[in-house]
Amino acid sequence: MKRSIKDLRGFLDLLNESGELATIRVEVDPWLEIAAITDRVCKQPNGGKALRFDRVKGSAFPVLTNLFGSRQRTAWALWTDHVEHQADRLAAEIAKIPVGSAEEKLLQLVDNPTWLPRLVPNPPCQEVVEKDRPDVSIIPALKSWPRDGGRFLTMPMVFTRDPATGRDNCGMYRVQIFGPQLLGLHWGKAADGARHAAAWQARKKPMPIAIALGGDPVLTYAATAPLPPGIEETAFAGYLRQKSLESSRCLTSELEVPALAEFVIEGYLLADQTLPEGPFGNHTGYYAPPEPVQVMQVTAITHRHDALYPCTVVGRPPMENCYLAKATERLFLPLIQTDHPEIKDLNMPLEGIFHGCALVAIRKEEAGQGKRIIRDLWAKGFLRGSRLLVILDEDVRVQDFSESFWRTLNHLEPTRDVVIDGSKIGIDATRKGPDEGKTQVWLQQVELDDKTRRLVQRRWKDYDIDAP
Ligand SMILES: Cc1cc2nc3c(=O)[nH]c(=O)nc-3n(C[C@H](O)[C@H](O)[C@H](O)COP(=O)(O)O)c2cc1C
Ligand SMILES: [Mn+2]
Repeated sequence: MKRSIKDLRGFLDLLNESGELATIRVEVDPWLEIAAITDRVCKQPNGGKALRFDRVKGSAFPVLTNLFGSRQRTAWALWTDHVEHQADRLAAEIAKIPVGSAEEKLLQLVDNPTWLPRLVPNPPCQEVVEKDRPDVSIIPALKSWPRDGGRFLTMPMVFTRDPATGRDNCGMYRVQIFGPQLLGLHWGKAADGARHAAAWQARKKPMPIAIALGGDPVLTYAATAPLPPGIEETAFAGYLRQKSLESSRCLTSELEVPALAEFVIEGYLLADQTLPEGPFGNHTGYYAPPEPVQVMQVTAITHRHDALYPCTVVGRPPMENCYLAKATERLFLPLIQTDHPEIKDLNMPLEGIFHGCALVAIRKEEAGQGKRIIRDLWAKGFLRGSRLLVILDEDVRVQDFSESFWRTLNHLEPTRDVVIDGSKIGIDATRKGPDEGKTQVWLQQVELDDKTRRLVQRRWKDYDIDAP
């Protein structure tokens, strides 16, 4: 870790000093142009640089894209040089807890007052206050793709509070801008924000919402992480950085938001109202069709002096969000292993990441284990939504897609090895024993014997093949 990052500005300084930031000084348009530039950069090897657009048409505020768009930058955002180090630490601390499921152990580690945010007075995120006639269009939200239904906030941290427990949630759900004080919230049915909305509605009370942009990027990551509903993202972020975040009280509600955010949009949910949202060029690389979403009425916008607007462009992979997903793959592997010790490794190839496609290496010890793990992974945990699961033996290097594909095709006997459940498919591509039904008789891998290998190695120069 080069040095600690406490907010987006600190993170930008780190990127700049490390040669990971490009600053675009000519004027650019948030309507399609910024997304097109970002898309092109995301397609460069290793994800390209983070981008800072200093002069944005129609706005006083700079736009930042591709901040998390490489393994290195995402690691830095998570307060480490390698995400694996955070994963190893998590694994070690989980291992010290003697009993419980992965979820219970994670709760025990993270749900601790030490990691909860501390309220601070005079927060930077309230340096400028727009309360009389707040207008969201001061924020240079992008329209990314030609058929997008409008402008969207694509990296928002959406804060809501559970009315029963008083616990806060911070989830990343895209937000469409419908008007100066009207926003559409695209939370999925299972998202914690949607659950909170239903709970407030049942109590017939308007739900306060706060949308924060910027702040310590570790919380931006946590807002995307598949945490169980009982775990607060702010506490998880505090745990990852081993230091609690600073928060501030909203001006028009009781909600708390990161004190070091760049922008905060405050408001509440309009009861019984929906508006059509989308289309939206999505992370799959396909448009999400228009659908009704719940609507937020804005009551205040606060921001820092010289605020920066962070956002992401999603589309055909590889894109920035792939690196967030890869961080989750590494960080949540120890948790999956807690519940399923036979799992050795996991690879979610970028092309399929947002369909939950995963290659899973297991230590197979009994007949039927491959299919059983498929059903277990679909039952709970962060792979439950996987549309394609492939289970391989522990000697397969699942990080090597070519090797995994080759092994799968050789081991696969579709009538025996495929599990379909609803709209999901699982493939058990492990070696099958004689007790597992129809077996391929010739499942013997072609390999050299040691003696010949050594002979050729010894004589390699004599063959004179590599000579110029
Ligand atoms: C860039 C980006 C955009 C996302 N957009 C949405 C979205 O519009 N709706 C949604 O339900 N989840 C979306 N997600 C996934 C959620 O952030 C993720 O499921 C998170 O765990 C939700 O938090 P929650 O469990 O507290 O609800 C998005 C993730 C990323 C990285
Ligand atoms: Mn949550």
